[in-house]
Amino acid sequence: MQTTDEMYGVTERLSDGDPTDEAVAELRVNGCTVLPSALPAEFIRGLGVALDRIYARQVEEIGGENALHAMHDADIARCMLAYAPEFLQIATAPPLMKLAARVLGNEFVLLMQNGIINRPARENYQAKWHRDLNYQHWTSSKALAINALLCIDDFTFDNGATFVLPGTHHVAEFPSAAFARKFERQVQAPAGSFLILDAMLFHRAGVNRTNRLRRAVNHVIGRPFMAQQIDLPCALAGAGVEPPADPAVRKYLGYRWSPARDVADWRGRRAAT
Ligand SMILES: O=C(O)CCC(=O)C(=O)O
Repeated sequence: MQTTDEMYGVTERLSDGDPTDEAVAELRVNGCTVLPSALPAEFIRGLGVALDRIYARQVEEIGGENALHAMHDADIARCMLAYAPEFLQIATAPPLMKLAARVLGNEFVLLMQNGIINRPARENYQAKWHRDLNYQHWTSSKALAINALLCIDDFTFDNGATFVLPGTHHVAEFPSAAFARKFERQVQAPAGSFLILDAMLFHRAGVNRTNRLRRAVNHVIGRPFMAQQIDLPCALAGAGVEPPADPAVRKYLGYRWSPARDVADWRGRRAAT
């Protein structure tokens, strides 16, 4: 019997069968995929409480939420892993590390980690189309970076799950508004999964039409020639956190890639590797 899997004139193809390979293929072609994190549900619920607590602390640090609204940074908690160790655990979740290595190769760095809160009935700056590598209008033959949104709450059509424009990581410009309306796709994903995007894919938050929060933790992971939004080794030192013992995690957090202070520091680091 004929099946839709048959083909002709095809001598090269992406492999299938392995879930990581499937995710890599979806990312490459469409620019997005959903990946289970394998983190326990109880742990994920705890992240919601921790995110709310850290956001409240950051609001206090800056002297009130109006200051955040003024800089279009309301409902975003930044650099979570410097505030609570569980956020380092999610940034290093094994399925995410495996996928990052498959997409980016052995060398990649955590460029930023943000907690995002999509509240009902509140304007959300993230609901505007954007790339996570902001202001970049060019294409690259290899992925430069991915973003990985760990869903703390289920992402649903009603609560504002992320909209994506598949394939737009392959085109420099933003398409027309009509194109965006025609081809936008809202991606549902269960709590505990990562919504992974090519960081050059245009996307936006949806409108939350429920009466509950939709929360996630976004990670941008990229090739190490790009700069971190916040110097994570410095932020962790400021929070009294020792550098992690695992050299791969140290490298991922940027201990290896931060600019050297001077020539002696650069040569010292080279000698040590
Ligand atoms: O809220 C969302 O679903 C998208 C968040 C987003 O666009 C971002 O963090 O860059």
